Amino acid sequence: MFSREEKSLVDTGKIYVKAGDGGNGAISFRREKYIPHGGPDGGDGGNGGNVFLVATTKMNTLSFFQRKKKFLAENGENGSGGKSTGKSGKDEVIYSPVGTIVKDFETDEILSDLDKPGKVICLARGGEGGKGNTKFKSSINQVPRIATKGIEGEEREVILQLKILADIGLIGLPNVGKSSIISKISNAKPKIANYNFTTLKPNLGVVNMANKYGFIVADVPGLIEGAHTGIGLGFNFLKHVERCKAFVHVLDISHEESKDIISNYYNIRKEIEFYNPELLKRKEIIVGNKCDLMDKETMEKKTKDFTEKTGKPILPISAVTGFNLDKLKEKLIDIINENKSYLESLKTEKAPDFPDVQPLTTNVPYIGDFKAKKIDEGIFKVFGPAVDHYTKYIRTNADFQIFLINKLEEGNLTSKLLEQGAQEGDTVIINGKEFDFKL
Ligand SMILES: Nc1nc2c(ncn2[C@@H]2O[C@H](COP(=O)(O)OP(=O)(O)OP(=O)(O)O)[C@@H](O)[C@H]2O)c(=O)[nH]1
Ligand SMILES: [Mg+2]
Repeated sequence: MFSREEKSLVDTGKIYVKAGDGGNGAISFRREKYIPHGGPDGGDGGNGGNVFLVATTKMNTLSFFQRKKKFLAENGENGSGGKSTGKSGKDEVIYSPVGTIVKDFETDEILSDLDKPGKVICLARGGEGGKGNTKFKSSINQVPRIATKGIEGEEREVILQLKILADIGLIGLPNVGKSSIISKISNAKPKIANYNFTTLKPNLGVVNMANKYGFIVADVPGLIEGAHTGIGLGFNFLKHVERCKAFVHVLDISHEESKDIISNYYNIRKEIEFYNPELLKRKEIIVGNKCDLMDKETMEKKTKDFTEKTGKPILPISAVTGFNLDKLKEKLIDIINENKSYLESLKTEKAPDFPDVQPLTTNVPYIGDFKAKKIDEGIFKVFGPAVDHYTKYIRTNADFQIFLINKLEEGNLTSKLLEQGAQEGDTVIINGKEFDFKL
């Protein structure tokens, strides 16, 4: 399970899927000139379609599943005369972004991790088509007036989860204006206040761009010196920016002297190094925030001092007035585009590798798998899996009860009733209908 603070970083969807039912087997007899009683020629029903889920690189989020939540595969067609088999139902193919975790809603079991493009999982198997009466012809029954019904397709509710990975992470000391910046450049609406640790869990925001790709920025709780020893909040949240393409390191240059701004910068870098030294190699954009609180000269002096001492550029901005935020956005877009072309080159959409799925069948119970029981004076009930099975799956255009009794007789119906003390003339209830017991 995901902990509370991680929940907001996971895109989820819940869908209902139902595979197609098998078509029914047909009851039909050949009709030809001069042949009065042609043999049985009822064909089998077609199999129901399956529901597949395929990993694609063409989707980035699960927002599609906000709009469409129900996916049904086609039912198989019924069989017909002339031994003609019904057409199988068409499969339903659903696409989901690479990286989607698929879980069964009821059991919470992970069904699949769609970690590669083209990976396919069958979410629901179609039911097998019923058998036509042709299949029931035997030496003792030349005119079978029975067929079987198709099996129902599987259905289930499925949870889809996609971990959202931020492209850009905003880091820095508490109260420097990280949340203010994300609220200006993205659609995020975080809490902003003038005290440390206003942000208690990471915020994600989408930066919309003129072209079709947006990108995601994350604002993590402020880091402080000694964060790696457990002081403050931000350290554990660094895992959310571990996969970022770049960091925006936010410094408050209004309240501090140049030397303190520089030491603040290195202190945060040190904490990041403690977390994972690899992260120091990531691209970074350093911004000096709250420039509206100083005159131009002070701003220029502080940024110049910073660059002279560190050898790194710093972009003066103001989250409040919006000064240079467009420039910041442009720099971020450049980073995203550099990465995009690289990522695009990796994105070779693979043709889905559909598995060969056998249709769902039902186990035919042993014909003796039923019981007779005295339920009152002179009244007996016959019940069990064999009774249920034949009641559910046999179709006939003759008398079904007669078929059922004859069938159960193969499983010793009469002797089971006699064992329970049934006598001629007693009432026997099978499948909700009453009969007189005759010997
Ligand atoms: N004058 C001025 N104030 C700013 C600017 N940016 C942020 N602030 C103020 O600074 C305070 C802190 O801003 P936040 O955006 O909450 O800072 P934060 O870095 O997210 O803080 P934490 O979540 O505690 O780490 C708020 O009172 C903001 O209004 C700015 O450019 N100019
Ligand atoms: Mg904040």
